Amino acid sequence: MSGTIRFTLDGREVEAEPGQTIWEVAHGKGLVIPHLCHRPEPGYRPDGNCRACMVEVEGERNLVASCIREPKEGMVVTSDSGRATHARKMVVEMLMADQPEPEVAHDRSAHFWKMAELQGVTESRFPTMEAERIPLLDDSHVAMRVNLDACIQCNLCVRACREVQVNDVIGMADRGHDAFPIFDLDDPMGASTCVACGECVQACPTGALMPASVVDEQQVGDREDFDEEVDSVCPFCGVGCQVSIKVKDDKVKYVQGINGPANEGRLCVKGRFGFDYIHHGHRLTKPLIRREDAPDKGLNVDPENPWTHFREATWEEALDVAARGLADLRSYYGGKTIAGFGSAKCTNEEAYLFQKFIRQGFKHNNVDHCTRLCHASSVAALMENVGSGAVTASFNEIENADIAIIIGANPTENHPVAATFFKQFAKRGGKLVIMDPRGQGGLKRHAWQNLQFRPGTDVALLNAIMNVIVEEKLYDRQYIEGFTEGFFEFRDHIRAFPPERMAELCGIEAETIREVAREFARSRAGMIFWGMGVSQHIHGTDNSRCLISLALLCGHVGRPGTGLHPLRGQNNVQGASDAGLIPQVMPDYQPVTDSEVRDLFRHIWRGTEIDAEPGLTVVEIMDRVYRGEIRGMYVLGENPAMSDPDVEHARRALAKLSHLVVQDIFLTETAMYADVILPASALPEKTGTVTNTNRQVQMVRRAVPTPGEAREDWRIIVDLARRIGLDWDYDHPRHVFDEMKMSMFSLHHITWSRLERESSVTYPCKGPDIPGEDVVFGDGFPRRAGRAKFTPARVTPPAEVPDEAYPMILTTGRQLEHWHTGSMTRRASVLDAVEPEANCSLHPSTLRKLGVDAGGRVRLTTRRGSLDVMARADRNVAPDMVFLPFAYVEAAANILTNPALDPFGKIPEFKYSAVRVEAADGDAVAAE
Ligand SMILES: Nc1nc2c(c(=O)[nH]1)N[C@H]1C(S)=C(S)[C@@H](COP(=O)(O)OP(=O)(O)OC[C@H]3O[C@@H](n4cnc5c(=O)[nH]c(N)nc54)[C@H](O)[C@@H]3O)O[C@H]1N2
Ligand SMILES: Nc1nc2c(c(=O)[nH]1)N[C@H]1C(S)=C(S)[C@@H](COP(=O)(O)OP(=O)(O)OC[C@H]3O[C@@H](n4cnc5c(=O)[nH]c(N)nc54)[C@H](O)[C@@H]3O)O[C@H]1N2
Ligand SMILES: [Mo]
Repeated sequence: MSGTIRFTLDGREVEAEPGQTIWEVAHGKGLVIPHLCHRPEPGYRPDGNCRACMVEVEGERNLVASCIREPKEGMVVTSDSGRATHARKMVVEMLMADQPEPEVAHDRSAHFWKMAELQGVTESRFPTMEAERIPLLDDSHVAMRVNLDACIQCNLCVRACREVQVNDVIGMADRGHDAFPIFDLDDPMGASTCVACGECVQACPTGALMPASVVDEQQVGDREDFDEEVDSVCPFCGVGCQVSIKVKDDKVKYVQGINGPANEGRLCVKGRFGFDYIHHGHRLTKPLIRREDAPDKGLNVDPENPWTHFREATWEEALDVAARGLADLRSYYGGKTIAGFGSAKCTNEEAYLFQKFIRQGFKHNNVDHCTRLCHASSVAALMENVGSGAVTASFNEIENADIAIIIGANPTENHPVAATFFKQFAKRGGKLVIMDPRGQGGLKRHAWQNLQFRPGTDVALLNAIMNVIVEEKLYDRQYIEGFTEGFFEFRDHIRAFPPERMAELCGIEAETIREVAREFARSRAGMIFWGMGVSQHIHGTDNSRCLISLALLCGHVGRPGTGLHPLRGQNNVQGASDAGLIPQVMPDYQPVTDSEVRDLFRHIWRGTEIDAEPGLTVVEIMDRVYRGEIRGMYVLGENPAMSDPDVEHARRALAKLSHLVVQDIFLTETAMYADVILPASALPEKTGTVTNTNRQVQMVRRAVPTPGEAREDWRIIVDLARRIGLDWDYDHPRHVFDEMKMSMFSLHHITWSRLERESSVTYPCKGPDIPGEDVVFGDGFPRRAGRAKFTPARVTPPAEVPDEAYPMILTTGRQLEHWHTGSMTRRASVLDAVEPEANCSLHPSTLRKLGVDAGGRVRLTTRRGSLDVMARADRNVAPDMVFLPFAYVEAAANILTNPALDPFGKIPEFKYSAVRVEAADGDAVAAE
């Protein structure tokens, strides 16, 4: 089955690649064969059920559906014969009989109407279906409307749900004319297990499924009723989905996924329906200055009415006060009394400017950002052993893998679009191994192995797996010899971790460990994905070292379908890190301790001396603030008053600052402590670049204006820089990008104009016209002699283990609908409606012991603090654990968390604290 196929299409000799359909060939030649149930976007399997694309094949009696038929050598196909045209028209006419009239269509610009128009069909002579046979409006979901009177049974929503997003919620019920899509067991959409990815809405060709924001009360709407559509990037997670933002009257009307390299048209609930936070009434629209007579600093400001604490100011005044405060501290106490937190929600250019602002303006490196709380330990281990902190392969490479480990990551909630590719991989027969103490509702059923091991015992489990691979000599000797160092010491070390002994620690049977080890080692191509369950421990770096060693042992790096992939979190955490928002390194991870690096930047930054001493990290900075050693801070797009561990401590620290400048889009908990608040722009209001988890540098295009007097972040940073005496003269993000290229080898061959043209370019990239590399290190590593390294890891217990006073384990994390500290998503109407209340999850048996019903309230207490929160019953949580998301200020998880740090990555142990759980009313039955 190779070689092109030649056939005749409408009298022309044409060629098809093997596997191409007649429809695809025609489409490629600019010929439009009508289509309804066929969606040419990637991921959609042609189904051939609607017969709207019929063509004639010479020698065949029946017309054929061109969307599924593959041409044969010498075939003669006619798309424009009278018979074919007539049949196609007839299909449309029959379907039209049951459509609402075009004037009252749910989507006046529906694909269906375009196809009808294309064929000149304006009315139908067929009888309409009796109204009582059609299901009524389903408006049970806040984000979507289901009007099945427009349904043509084309099955696209089913394929969207089952095959593209692999959520398996929609199915077809009944047969023939009475066949209609249903959710689960014919539940209302809003009560079903639908996760609101909206793929079905995007796929529906008639408007039967529509975004709620596009139809009116009468269910009439028009998807093309917008002023402008702008291609940009989703502002939420590190997957970096490309979106088309439809704008009407300067507001986002709705959002569609487009064919970006990471998302291939798909989106999740946040990317599709979570945009209206940018239009929320709480948006900061004017600079604010703390009033002289404001009460003490605390979490006591109402974002609705901040006038008790703040007053409006002009930009001139606010920038002057903000800059003067920092400059005064610098001259009285020295530059080191200032620190900065930059943002992984802002663009690369903004991150670059921010670190430059601190380094050049205050002559030190005390600048960090949320990567410290996130993958700092993974990056530490990757830098140490691989020589690069980024992923070695895109997550989409799973397409070429046979086996994939997902450890300490919950992608169906946190990287939902990546998860769709993982689920498709499993459906194709790929072996998915999940390692997570919490059972994963979304991915579990797709897993070949689901290892629900004891939290904090990753090293024990992984070392046991590697022990099997070493003892049974399943490792890839050739690879180890050619590309690694330290194997022999590692081999000796790993002998001390036999599965039988490790089973006692991690709770997974030795036989299962063996099975996984053998399968992973013997597979042709394996990938490892990991997340916060690995990194957010005091032994997070050791956890990652094990993952790296495991991949190296098996030679699962540098080939298609292999690789190490820490799933990056924030939309631009990869880019912000690359741009130098890290205290130890300059842009592109060039160490501040290296004099050549400092020389390079002295040159680019016109004489600026870079401090040779690595700066302080997030939690260290907060400690110095608490001790009064750091007196001023500039916080851009971060909310440490919610996201830092032991947050009461962080809040007390923030209250002590004599000068705090916060630049955000909302009056966050952190901004409540500010002296000056600068109103910034949200991502859909900016121009710039961001870099996703796949190392894809992508173009962010401004879709809507900033509200009120709010300004783009880069502009504010530049204005402040000038006021503290720096001679900056950037007047567009592209000038910043050009400067970044002077020191960042990673951006070679990636220019602003190329990004404008291509929207996305992966780094590293070998030429101006060559695509970047999805898989790297096939021919060696950016380390000494091109070799990656085995670094042995020992088993370390968590910093705080359960005892009599705190007998259970608290783990914290995320939920699909909410973003971190909630500042954005609790102000997004759909997301807030779906998940409105602070909650935690406990095993039903634990709840029973506590005497608390599901939905009742529990009190969680750790050595740091206590809070009350609603409890859900969830069998996926182990009986001795409680899972608490950190998005809710009224039950802020970080009041409870332990600030103990990993010694290498300096990341806190968000994933493990000892906790006491009681019924909130006080009559608790103590949990064992
Ligand atoms: N909806 C949503 N998506 C997000 C975010 C968000 O706030 N909301 N944030 C983004 C960011 S910045 C990040 S970093 C990513 C994080 O994405 P993930 O890494 O998926 O995040 P978490 O939910 O914090 O934790 C992942 C898993 O670690 C498991 N875990 C807990 N303890 C252990 C352990 O000891 N060992 C192992 N192996 N696993 C353990 C938990 O059970 C959980 O399932 O998500 C990004 N995406
Ligand atoms: N307990 C617990 N704590 C955790 C974690 C955990 O798993 N458990 N995870 C940690 C991790 S992985 C992370 S990444 C951190 C995240 O911690 P943070 O980064 O502090 O959390 P976010 O809520 O994402 O804060 C982003 C801020 O930027 C603002 N913002 C959004 N867009 C823009 C913009 O374009 N410009 C400006 N100027 N501001 C903008 C938002 O309003 C918000 O205030 O939390 C960490 N904390
Ligand atoms: Mo993160």
